[in-house]
Amino acid sequence: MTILNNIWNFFATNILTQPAYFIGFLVLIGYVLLGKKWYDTLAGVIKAIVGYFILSVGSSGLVSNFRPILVGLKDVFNLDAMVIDPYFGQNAVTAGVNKVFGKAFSSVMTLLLIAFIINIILVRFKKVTKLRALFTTGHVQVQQASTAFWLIMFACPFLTNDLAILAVMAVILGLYWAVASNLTVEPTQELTKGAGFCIAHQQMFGIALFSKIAEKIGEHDKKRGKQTRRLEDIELPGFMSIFNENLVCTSLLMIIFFGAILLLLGKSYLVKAGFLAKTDNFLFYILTTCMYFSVYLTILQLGVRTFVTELTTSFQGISNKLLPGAVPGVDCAVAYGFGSPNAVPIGFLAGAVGQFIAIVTLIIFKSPTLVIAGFVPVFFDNATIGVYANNKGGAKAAIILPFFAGLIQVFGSAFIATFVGMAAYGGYLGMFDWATVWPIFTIIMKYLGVIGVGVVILVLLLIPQFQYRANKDAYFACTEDFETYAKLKGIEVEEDDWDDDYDE
Ligand code: ASC
Repeated sequence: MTILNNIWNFFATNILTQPAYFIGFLVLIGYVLLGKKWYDTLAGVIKAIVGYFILSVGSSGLVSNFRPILVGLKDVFNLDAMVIDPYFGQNAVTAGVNKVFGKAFSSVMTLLLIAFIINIILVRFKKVTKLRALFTTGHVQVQQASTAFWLIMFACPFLTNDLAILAVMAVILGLYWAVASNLTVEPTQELTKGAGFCIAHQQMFGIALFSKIAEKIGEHDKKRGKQTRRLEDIELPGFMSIFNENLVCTSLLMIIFFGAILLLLGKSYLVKAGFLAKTDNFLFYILTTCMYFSVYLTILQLGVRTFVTELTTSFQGISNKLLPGAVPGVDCAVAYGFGSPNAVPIGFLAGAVGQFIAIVTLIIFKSPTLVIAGFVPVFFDNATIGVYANNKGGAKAAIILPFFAGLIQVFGSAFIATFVGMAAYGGYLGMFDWATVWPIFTIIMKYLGVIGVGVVILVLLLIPQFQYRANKDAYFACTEDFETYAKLKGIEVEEDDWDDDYDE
């Protein structure tokens, strides 16, 4: 037993919760099942792991690059507030859970394994469950398991037995992973023209919701005889044409918006806070900081290109032999390699404006909990929503919808973190689903008790059934035969649409 336990712990710590190695592991299994030669398999595994590392360099670079701005705004406005960010949220759980519930949360890994197995079983029985997606982003699963632990403990004080808590959490989390990532299948397949993956992150309900709203915006345009203009369709005239190019667009937008904030913070503050040396030139510091956004975004996209082809090709082994018709759910940043690259900075900026307005509103109305924007929600949620909104509803949707998402992230997080007492520990996860769907689950369970737990589970089980019924002919074709799906839906797919770009 101890040996098994050690093996399991080793696997959970080093592979299951480390997306790069987990994706490498899936590629290995997939290629072995496809009967690929050992050296092709080895090459694929290496490309998947290195590609994921490249993506991580890009995303953590973005996070650290933005630090001076967020820390500066907090210091200058002298805010003592809760940070909405997955990492701060996880720290808050660690710091507070024992004090609040008299229970340490030591079984994250066990929970992860059980919830993941539930995800696999749900997909294995897809004929009945209608679920098609497997969650593969372990770092996000760890953060979600911690937050879910707090929310469920708060909502269900009647769960006193450790086994009962574990069982309820594993079922709800496993279902959430399977159901929510399944909701992103159609929008993602349509965005990538059938690349064969979906999103497994923290704004999956958000992607589904905003894609639907964006579609309505597009249809509304059509009715009025206007064509939906996506960001990539807009050819800006004159000097504005330089914005058509992603590197230039991102750099200029960052210089205009965040350059202004850095300028307001002032050199002396930034020197005092240790972000630049006294001898450094302030203007060039601002330029470098802002243009590094483009650098990290470019790195991120390179990472995506390096591993996505390997993952989706090898996953055919898994979906042929083990999980028929399944697709892997991956990090939201993978979507930035598709659609219009300019939707990324635009979604980010619109979301940031929404978040800042929401924060000022909380200050004005003397909310008991004030919120500080964390980079991960403000960037990764809103850039993602921007990409999907643009694809369905054009430029207008790419600006308006992330703006509303920004408002919701702040208000929803301030509410739930105050309600459950996490705000006192300095952080909350803060991503879209955790500011909307999870607070609703928490309220249902808090006020309906055991019945509430049943209601949440039932609602989650019913969502894919409704999706299927609304779309019977095309539902499974979406993952199994995208060409047919595209024909049924009238989606234009140019021959080898994404192979051209993504096969070297
Ligand atoms: C998260 C989280 C991150 C980022 C990353 C985006 O939710 O914890 O580190 O988003 O996954 O690529």
